[in-house]
Amino acid sequence: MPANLTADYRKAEAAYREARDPADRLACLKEMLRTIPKHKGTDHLQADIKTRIKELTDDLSGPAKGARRGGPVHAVRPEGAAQIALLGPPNAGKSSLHARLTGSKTDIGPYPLTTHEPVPGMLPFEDTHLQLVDLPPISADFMEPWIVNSLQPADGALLIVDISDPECVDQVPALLEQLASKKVYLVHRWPGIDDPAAAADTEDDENPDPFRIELPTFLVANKSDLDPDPDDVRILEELTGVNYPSIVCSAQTGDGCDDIGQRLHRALQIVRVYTKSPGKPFQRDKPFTVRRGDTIHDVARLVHKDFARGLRFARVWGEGVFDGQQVGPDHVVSDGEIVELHLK
Ligand SMILES: Nc1nc2c(ncn2[C@@H]2O[C@H](COP(=O)(O)OP(=O)(O)OP(=O)(O)O)[C@@H](O)[C@H]2O)c(=O)[nH]1
Ligand SMILES: [Mg+2]
Repeated sequence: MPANLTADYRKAEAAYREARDPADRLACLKEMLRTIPKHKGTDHLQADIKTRIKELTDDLSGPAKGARRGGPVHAVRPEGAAQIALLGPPNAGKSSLHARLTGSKTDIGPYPLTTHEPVPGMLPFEDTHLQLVDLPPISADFMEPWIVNSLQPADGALLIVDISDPECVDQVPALLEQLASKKVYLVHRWPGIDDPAAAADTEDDENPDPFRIELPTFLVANKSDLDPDPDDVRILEELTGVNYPSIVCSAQTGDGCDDIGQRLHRALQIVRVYTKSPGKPFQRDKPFTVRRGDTIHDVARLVHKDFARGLRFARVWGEGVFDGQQVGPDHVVSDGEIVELHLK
Protein backbone atom coordinates (compact mmCIF):
# COMPACT_ATOMS: atom_id res chain seq x y z
CA MET A 1 0.00 0.00 0.00
CA PRO A 2 1.44 3.42 -0.83
CA ALA A 3 2.36 5.43 2.20
CA ASN A 4 1.02 8.77 0.84
CA LEU A 5 3.23 10.78 3.12
CA THR A 6 2.22 14.39 3.62
CA ALA A 7 4.32 17.51 3.15
CA ASP A 8 4.29 18.07 6.93
CA TYR A 9 5.62 14.60 7.53
CA ARG A 10 8.31 14.99 4.89
CA LYS A 11 9.39 18.24 6.45
CA ALA A 12 9.72 16.57 9.87
CA GLU A 13 11.65 13.70 8.29
CA ALA A 14 14.03 16.08 6.51
CA ALA A 15 14.63 17.87 9.83
CA TYR A 16 15.37 14.51 11.47
CA ARG A 17 17.99 13.69 8.85
CA GLU A 18 19.65 17.06 9.37
CA ALA A 19 19.52 17.07 13.18
CA ARG A 20 22.75 16.20 14.93
CA ASP A 21 21.92 16.79 18.57
CA PRO A 22 20.15 13.80 20.20
CA ALA A 23 17.55 16.01 21.89
CA ASP A 24 16.75 17.72 18.57
CA ARG A 25 16.45 14.34 16.90
CA LEU A 26 14.03 13.17 19.56
CA ALA A 27 11.89 16.27 18.97
CA CYS A 28 11.93 15.55 15.21
CA LEU A 29 10.91 11.94 15.76
CA LYS A 30 7.95 13.08 17.85
CA GLU A 31 6.96 15.48 15.09
CA MET A 32 7.24 12.65 12.55
CA LEU A 33 4.93 10.50 14.67
CA ARG A 34 2.47 13.38 15.05
CA THR A 35 2.33 14.16 11.34
CA ILE A 36 2.51 10.69 9.78
CA PRO A 37 -0.78 9.69 8.12
CA LYS A 38 -2.27 6.95 10.31
CA HIS A 39 -3.27 4.07 8.04
CA LYS A 40 -2.20 0.52 7.19
CA GLY A 41 0.35 1.66 4.62
CA THR A 42 2.41 3.40 7.29
CA ASP A 43 2.11 0.76 10.05
CA HIS A 44 5.74 -0.32 9.74
CA LEU A 45 7.07 3.18 9.64
CA GLN A 46 4.95 4.19 12.65
CA ALA A 47 6.32 1.22 14.59
CA ASP A 48 9.88 2.13 13.58
CA ILE A 49 9.41 5.72 14.72
CA LYS A 50 8.01 4.57 18.08
CA THR A 51 10.97 2.24 18.59
CA ARG A 52 13.43 5.03 17.81
CA ILE A 53 11.62 7.39 20.21
CA LYS A 54 11.85 4.81 22.96
CA GLU A 55 15.52 4.05 22.30
CA LEU A 56 16.52 7.68 22.18
CA THR A 57 14.46 8.57 25.25
CA ASP A 58 16.14 5.75 27.20
CA ASP A 59 19.54 6.82 25.99
CA LEU A 60 18.97 10.47 26.85
CA SER A 61 17.77 9.70 30.36
CA GLY A 62 20.79 7.53 31.18
CA PRO A 63 20.71 4.32 33.22
CA ALA A 64 17.17 3.76 34.44
CA LYS A 65 17.85 2.14 37.81
CA GLY A 66 20.69 1.91 40.28
CA ALA A 67 23.30 4.15 38.75
CA ARG A 68 22.85 7.90 38.79
CA ARG A 69 20.47 9.30 36.22
CA GLY A 70 21.67 11.57 33.52
CA GLY A 71 24.41 9.11 32.61
CA PRO A 72 26.30 9.15 29.36
CA VAL A 73 24.48 9.95 26.18
CA HIS A 74 25.95 7.75 23.53
CA ALA A 75 25.92 10.14 20.60
CA VAL A 76 29.09 12.17 20.22
CA ARG A 77 28.59 15.73 19.03
CA PRO A 78 30.51 16.09 15.76
CA GLU A 79 33.59 18.27 15.80
CA GLY A 80 36.28 18.91 13.22
CA ALA A 81 35.99 18.32 9.50
CA ALA A 82 34.16 14.96 9.76
CA GLN A 83 33.23 12.24 12.21
CA ILE A 84 34.51 8.71 11.65
CA ALA A 85 33.27 5.71 13.67
CA LEU A 86 35.67 2.94 14.64
CA LEU A 87 33.84 -0.37 14.23
CA GLY A 88 35.06 -3.91 14.50
CA PRO A 89 34.96 -7.25 16.27
CA PRO A 90 36.25 -7.60 19.86
CA ASN A 91 39.99 -7.20 20.47
CA ALA A 92 40.76 -6.10 16.89
CA GLY A 93 42.73 -3.08 18.12
CA LYS A 94 40.12 -0.31 17.65
CA SER A 95 41.12 1.42 20.86
CA SER A 96 44.84 0.95 20.18
CA LEU A 97 44.45 2.62 16.80
CA HIS A 98 42.33 5.38 18.36
CA ALA A 99 45.00 6.03 20.98
CA ARG A 100 47.76 6.08 18.37
CA LEU A 101 45.96 8.37 15.94
CA THR A 102 44.34 10.79 18.37
CA GLY A 103 46.52 10.53 21.48
CA SER A 104 43.41 9.57 23.48
CA LYS A 105 43.60 7.63 26.72
CA THR A 106 40.86 5.19 25.69
CA ASP A 107 41.05 1.81 27.47
CA ILE A 108 43.11 -0.88 25.76
CA GLY A 109 43.05 -4.47 27.00
CA PRO A 110 44.40 -7.85 25.94
CA TYR A 111 40.89 -9.30 26.31
CA PRO A 112 37.61 -8.70 24.40
CA LEU A 113 34.95 -6.16 25.46
CA THR A 114 37.34 -3.58 26.90
CA THR A 115 35.48 -0.58 25.46
CA HIS A 116 31.97 0.14 26.78
CA GLU A 117 31.31 3.76 25.90
CA PRO A 118 31.98 5.92 22.85
CA VAL A 119 35.26 7.82 23.18
CA PRO A 120 35.87 10.80 20.90
CA GLY A 121 39.33 11.92 19.83
CA MET A 122 40.80 14.23 17.21
CA LEU A 123 43.13 13.07 14.44
CA PRO A 124 45.13 16.04 13.16
CA PHE A 125 45.69 16.42 9.43
CA GLU A 126 47.66 19.52 8.37
CA ASP A 127 45.61 22.42 9.77
CA THR A 128 42.38 20.48 10.31
CA HIS A 129 41.13 17.59 12.42
CA LEU A 130 38.98 14.55 11.87
CA GLN A 131 37.00 13.25 14.82
CA LEU A 132 37.44 9.53 15.44
CA VAL A 133 34.97 7.81 17.77
CA ASP A 134 36.13 4.62 19.50
CA LEU A 135 33.20 2.27 20.06
CA PRO A 136 32.52 -1.05 21.76
CA PRO A 137 32.95 -4.18 19.64
CA ILE A 138 30.26 -5.79 17.52
CA SER A 139 30.13 -9.58 17.35
CA ALA A 140 27.69 -12.30 16.28
CA ASP A 141 26.45 -12.48 19.87
CA PHE A 142 26.28 -8.89 20.86
CA MET A 143 25.96 -5.30 19.81
CA GLU A 144 25.21 -2.47 22.23
CA PRO A 145 21.67 -1.35 21.32
CA TRP A 146 22.67 2.35 21.41
CA ILE A 147 25.41 1.96 18.79
CA VAL A 148 22.93 2.53 16.00
CA ASN A 149 21.87 5.91 17.39
CA SER A 150 25.47 6.89 17.95
CA LEU A 151 26.28 6.22 14.29
CA GLN A 152 23.74 8.72 13.04
CA PRO A 153 26.08 11.73 12.97
CA ALA A 154 29.01 9.75 11.48
CA ASP A 155 30.33 10.61 8.01
CA GLY A 156 32.18 7.35 7.55
CA ALA A 157 33.64 4.30 9.27
CA LEU A 158 36.84 2.38 9.76
CA LEU A 159 36.08 -1.34 9.91
CA ILE A 160 39.01 -2.60 11.96
CA VAL A 161 39.95 -6.29 11.99
CA ASP A 162 42.83 -8.29 13.43
CA ILE A 163 44.20 -9.57 10.14
CA SER A 164 46.37 -12.13 11.97
CA ASP A 165 43.28 -13.81 13.40
CA PRO A 166 41.72 -16.33 10.98
CA GLU A 167 38.39 -15.77 12.72
CA CYS A 168 38.08 -12.36 11.09
CA VAL A 169 36.62 -14.18 8.08
CA ASP A 170 33.57 -15.01 10.20
CA GLN A 171 33.63 -11.86 12.29
CA VAL A 172 33.22 -9.45 9.38
CA PRO A 173 29.99 -10.95 7.97
CA ALA A 174 28.60 -11.29 11.52
CA LEU A 175 29.26 -7.60 12.18
CA LEU A 176 27.72 -6.54 8.87
CA GLU A 177 24.66 -8.65 9.63
CA GLN A 178 24.24 -7.15 13.11
CA LEU A 179 24.41 -3.64 11.66
CA ALA A 180 22.11 -4.46 8.75
CA SER A 181 19.50 -5.80 11.17
CA LYS A 182 19.38 -2.20 12.44
CA LYS A 183 19.49 -0.72 8.93
CA VAL A 184 23.10 0.42 9.10
CA TYR A 185 25.05 -0.42 5.94
CA LEU A 186 28.79 -0.09 5.48
CA VAL A 187 29.32 0.87 1.83
CA HIS A 188 32.53 1.02 -0.20
CA ARG A 189 31.68 4.19 -2.12
CA TRP A 190 33.45 7.38 -0.94
CA PRO A 191 32.86 10.70 -2.70
CA GLY A 192 36.60 11.11 -3.40
CA ILE A 193 37.40 7.59 -4.58
CA ASP A 194 36.59 6.60 -8.14
CA ASP A 195 34.55 3.47 -8.19
CA PRO A 196 32.73 2.33 -11.31
CA ALA A 197 30.82 -0.40 -9.44
CA ALA A 198 29.47 2.00 -6.85
CA ALA A 199 25.88 2.38 -8.01
CA ALA A 200 24.96 -1.09 -6.78
CA ASP A 201 25.36 0.07 -3.19
CA THR A 202 22.78 2.77 -3.14
CA GLU A 203 19.12 2.63 -2.43
CA ASP A 204 17.04 4.02 -5.26
CA ASP A 205 13.60 4.60 -3.93
CA GLU A 206 11.02 7.33 -4.02
CA ASN A 207 10.45 6.94 -0.30
CA PRO A 208 13.87 6.27 1.15
CA ASP A 209 13.77 4.80 4.63
CA PRO A 210 14.55 7.64 7.08
CA PHE A 211 16.30 5.22 9.40
CA ARG A 212 18.65 3.77 6.82
CA ILE A 213 22.25 4.77 7.48
CA GLU A 214 24.94 4.25 4.85
CA LEU A 215 28.50 4.78 5.98
CA PRO A 216 31.38 4.89 3.51
CA THR A 217 33.97 2.51 4.94
CA PHE A 218 37.66 1.67 4.85
CA LEU A 219 38.72 -1.84 5.84
CA VAL A 220 41.60 -1.55 8.30
CA ALA A 221 43.69 -4.73 8.46
CA ASN A 222 45.33 -4.16 11.85
CA LYS A 223 48.08 -6.13 13.64
CA SER A 224 50.11 -6.40 10.45
CA ASP A 225 53.16 -6.87 12.69
CA LEU A 226 51.80 -10.29 13.67
CA ASP A 227 50.95 -11.20 10.09
CA PRO A 228 53.10 -9.69 7.40
CA ASP A 229 51.48 -11.71 4.55
CA PRO A 230 50.04 -9.07 2.16
CA ASP A 231 47.78 -11.70 0.59
CA ASP A 232 45.66 -12.02 3.71
CA VAL A 233 43.61 -8.91 2.96
CA ARG A 234 42.80 -10.22 -0.50
CA ILE A 235 41.85 -13.61 0.95
CA LEU A 236 39.59 -11.92 3.51
CA GLU A 237 37.95 -9.94 0.72
CA GLU A 238 37.45 -13.02 -1.41
CA LEU A 239 36.01 -15.10 1.41
CA THR A 240 33.67 -12.41 2.71
CA GLY A 241 32.83 -10.55 -0.49
CA VAL A 242 33.65 -7.15 1.03
CA ASN A 243 35.44 -4.67 -1.21
CA TYR A 244 36.12 -1.58 0.83
CA PRO A 245 39.26 0.39 0.10
CA SER A 246 41.78 -1.07 2.53
CA ILE A 247 44.52 0.07 4.86
CA VAL A 248 47.09 -2.38 6.26
CA CYS A 249 48.62 -1.21 9.53
CA SER A 250 49.81 -1.98 12.99
CA ALA A 251 48.47 0.14 15.83
CA GLN A 252 51.29 -1.27 17.92
CA THR A 253 54.30 -0.38 15.75
CA GLY A 254 52.67 2.49 13.86
CA ASP A 255 53.38 0.93 10.46
CA GLY A 256 50.85 2.09 7.87
CA CYS A 257 49.20 4.54 10.29
CA ASP A 258 50.73 7.76 9.00
CA ASP A 259 48.61 8.33 5.92
CA ILE A 260 45.22 7.33 7.38
CA GLY A 261 44.33 10.98 7.99
CA GLN A 262 45.24 11.97 4.47
CA ARG A 263 43.34 9.07 2.90
CA LEU A 264 40.22 9.89 4.90
CA HIS A 265 40.56 13.56 4.07
CA ARG A 266 40.74 12.83 0.33
CA ALA A 267 38.02 10.22 0.38
CA LEU A 268 35.67 12.67 2.09
CA GLN A 269 36.63 15.46 -0.35
CA ILE A 270 37.15 17.94 2.44
CA VAL A 271 37.68 21.49 1.24
CA ARG A 272 39.34 24.06 3.51
CA VAL A 273 38.34 27.68 3.27
CA TYR A 274 39.99 30.61 5.08
CA THR A 275 37.94 33.67 5.89
CA LYS A 276 39.11 37.28 5.78
CA SER A 277 37.36 40.41 7.07
CA PRO A 278 36.77 43.18 4.48
CA GLY A 279 39.42 45.90 4.66
CA LYS A 280 41.72 43.88 6.93
CA PRO A 281 44.87 42.00 5.98
CA PHE A 282 44.51 38.23 5.63
CA GLN A 283 45.55 36.18 8.65
CA ARG A 284 45.74 32.45 8.22
CA ASP A 285 43.47 31.24 11.03
CA LYS A 286 41.86 27.86 11.38
CA PRO A 287 40.00 26.97 8.18
CA PHE A 288 36.30 26.31 7.89
CA THR A 289 35.75 22.93 6.26
CA VAL A 290 33.12 22.03 3.69
CA ARG A 291 32.94 19.33 1.00
CA ARG A 292 33.73 19.48 -2.69
CA GLY A 293 30.81 21.04 -4.52
CA ASP A 294 29.87 23.28 -1.58
CA THR A 295 29.42 27.00 -2.15
CA ILE A 296 30.04 30.41 -0.62
CA HIS A 297 26.55 30.11 0.85
CA ASP A 298 27.57 26.92 2.70
CA VAL A 299 30.67 28.66 4.05
CA ALA A 300 28.61 31.66 5.21
CA ARG A 301 26.28 29.32 7.07
CA LEU A 302 29.22 27.84 8.97
CA VAL A 303 30.57 31.24 9.90
CA HIS A 304 27.24 32.43 11.29
CA LYS A 305 23.63 31.56 10.53
CA ASP A 306 22.79 35.24 10.02
CA PHE A 307 25.60 35.56 7.48
CA ALA A 308 23.94 33.02 5.21
CA ARG A 309 20.72 35.02 5.26
CA GLY A 310 22.37 38.41 4.81
CA LEU A 311 24.94 37.36 2.23
CA ARG A 312 25.26 39.67 -0.79
CA PHE A 313 28.49 38.59 -2.46
CA ALA A 314 32.03 37.47 -1.65
CA ARG A 315 35.52 38.28 -2.81
CA VAL A 316 37.75 35.25 -3.25
CA TRP A 317 41.43 34.46 -3.69
CA GLY A 318 42.37 30.98 -4.84
CA GLU A 319 42.59 28.51 -7.68
CA GLY A 320 40.86 29.42 -10.94
CA VAL A 321 39.77 32.92 -9.83
CA PHE A 322 41.34 36.36 -10.11
CA ASP A 323 42.68 37.73 -6.83
CA GLY A 324 39.81 39.41 -5.07
CA GLN A 325 37.27 38.33 -7.70
CA GLN A 326 33.69 39.12 -6.80
CA VAL A 327 31.45 36.05 -6.79
CA GLY A 328 27.86 35.24 -5.85
CA PRO A 329 26.61 32.91 -3.11
CA ASP A 330 26.51 29.98 -5.57
CA HIS A 331 30.24 30.10 -6.32
CA VAL A 332 31.76 26.65 -5.66
CA VAL A 333 34.76 26.99 -3.36
CA SER A 334 38.05 25.14 -3.81
CA ASP A 335 40.56 23.85 -1.26
CA GLY A 336 42.68 26.64 0.20
CA GLU A 337 40.42 29.44 -1.03
CA ILE A 338 40.36 32.72 0.91
CA VAL A 339 36.86 34.16 1.24
CA GLU A 340 35.75 37.64 2.23
CA LEU A 341 32.03 37.71 2.92
CA HIS A 342 30.04 40.87 2.17
CA LEU A 343 26.64 41.24 3.80
CA LYS A 344 23.58 43.27 2.96
N1 LIG B 1 50.72 -7.07 18.04
C1 LIG B 1 49.76 -6.17 18.00
N2 LIG B 1 48.88 -6.08 19.02
C2 LIG B 1 47.91 -5.14 18.93
C3 LIG B 1 47.78 -4.27 17.83
N3 LIG B 1 46.71 -3.46 18.05
C4 LIG B 1 46.21 -3.83 19.23
N4 LIG B 1 46.91 -4.85 19.78
C5 LIG B 1 46.64 -5.54 21.07
O1 LIG B 1 45.39 -6.17 20.95
C6 LIG B 1 44.68 -6.14 22.20
C7 LIG B 1 43.32 -5.50 22.02
O2 LIG B 1 43.50 -4.13 21.73
P1 LIG B 1 42.34 -3.06 21.91
O3 LIG B 1 42.84 -1.82 21.28
O4 LIG B 1 41.87 -3.01 23.33
O5 LIG B 1 41.21 -3.74 21.00
P2 LIG B 1 39.69 -3.28 20.82
O6 LIG B 1 39.32 -3.61 19.42
O7 LIG B 1 39.51 -1.88 21.23
O8 LIG B 1 38.97 -4.25 21.83
P3 LIG B 1 37.47 -4.10 22.44
O9 LIG B 1 37.31 -2.74 23.01
O10 LIG B 1 37.40 -5.15 23.49
O11 LIG B 1 36.56 -4.38 21.32
C8 LIG B 1 45.60 -5.37 23.17
O12 LIG B 1 46.34 -6.31 23.91
C9 LIG B 1 46.50 -4.57 22.23
O13 LIG B 1 47.76 -4.29 22.81
C10 LIG B 1 48.74 -4.38 16.78
O14 LIG B 1 48.72 -3.67 15.76
N5 LIG B 1 49.68 -5.35 16.91
MG1 LIG C 1 38.31 -1.05 22.59
